[in-house]
Amino acid sequence: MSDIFDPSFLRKDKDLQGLFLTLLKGGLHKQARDSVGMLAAHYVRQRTKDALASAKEPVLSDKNQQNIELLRKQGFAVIDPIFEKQDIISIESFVANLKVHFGSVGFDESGRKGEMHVSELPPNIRFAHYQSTDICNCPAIYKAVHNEQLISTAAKYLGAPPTISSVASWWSFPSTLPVGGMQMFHHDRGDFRSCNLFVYLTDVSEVTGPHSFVTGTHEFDVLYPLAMKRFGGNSDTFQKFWRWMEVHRKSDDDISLFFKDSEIKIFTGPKGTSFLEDTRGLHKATVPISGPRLAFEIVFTVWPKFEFDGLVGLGKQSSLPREHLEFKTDSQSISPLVRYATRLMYN
Ligand SMILES: O=C(O)CCC(=O)C(=O)O
Ligand SMILES: [Fe+2]
Repeated sequence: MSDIFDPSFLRKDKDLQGLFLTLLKGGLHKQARDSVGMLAAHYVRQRTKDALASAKEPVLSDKNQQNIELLRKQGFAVIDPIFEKQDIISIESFVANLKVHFGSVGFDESGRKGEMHVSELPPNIRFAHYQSTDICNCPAIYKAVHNEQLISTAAKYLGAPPTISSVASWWSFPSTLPVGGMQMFHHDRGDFRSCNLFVYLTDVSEVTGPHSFVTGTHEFDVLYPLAMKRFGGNSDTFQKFWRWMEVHRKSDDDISLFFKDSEIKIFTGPKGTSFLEDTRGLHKATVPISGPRLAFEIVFTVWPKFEFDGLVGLGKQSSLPREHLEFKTDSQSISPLVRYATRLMYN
């Protein structure tokens, strides 16, 4: 038990992290959360300024500049495929030997939990994840995590050198279990400011579990004018809307009370389809009807992500030493920005 009479009480990491997480995961409303995000970006920019001073800023391609504009305006941008065809083939054969785990990361699979090869999964499982540590050993994934244009795009969008807080890959399967967790529209509260890369590793159609996003819901300054125009005439509805926005998970019916179908972006496309998204906006994993979907994701945050029970990154493990990887890396020539961004994953 902590000694509340000790001068160090509330001044140690655990309490400061606790306060941070309380503000992030429900203590503040959207406008305030977004403002803290801007302040956090400013703080990180200042804190990293000297160490990254020698870093030559890569020139962003015109396309990536446009992607940043789209992200700002709509909350997402479909980008050129991050992986070459050959990369995808190599990822497929890499993961073919790996185990997946299910029921352990916030998705209730009716109390079931386990780790096994994907072909051996019990019926009716909704999601199965590869271990981050496993997939970070895949050369094509290493390359994507170290993609300097991508990291710089995230940096420009977030307003700070980003931290890659998660590298993940998971299957979603057709299932008759009730819709739950990330299958419902929700907003992520992993950080006050963040941006995700999604890549499909299988062909994704309307019936194989496309990712969906409600345009313009990511940022208070974008959503406010829209809400004002739509509900501003009625202060009760306006208030109701903002209170509803704070609810973590929402049904499709609820979404259609406030948004038009045309505002819901459904991402379909062949394997390799890549998009950036600000998951502070409302999004969901549609339940697949006729076949599974394999997705890959990199999460860029301003603050390195942690949870109430500790640090996250490569699960509960520390980052992978680059020199112990089973393939040759460019570890000598990594730019300071890339080294900073990837530090939770590789050292
Ligand atoms: O699987 C999906 O499409 C949704 C994923 C999601 O909610 C997330 O990564 O934050
Ligand atoms: Fe999410």
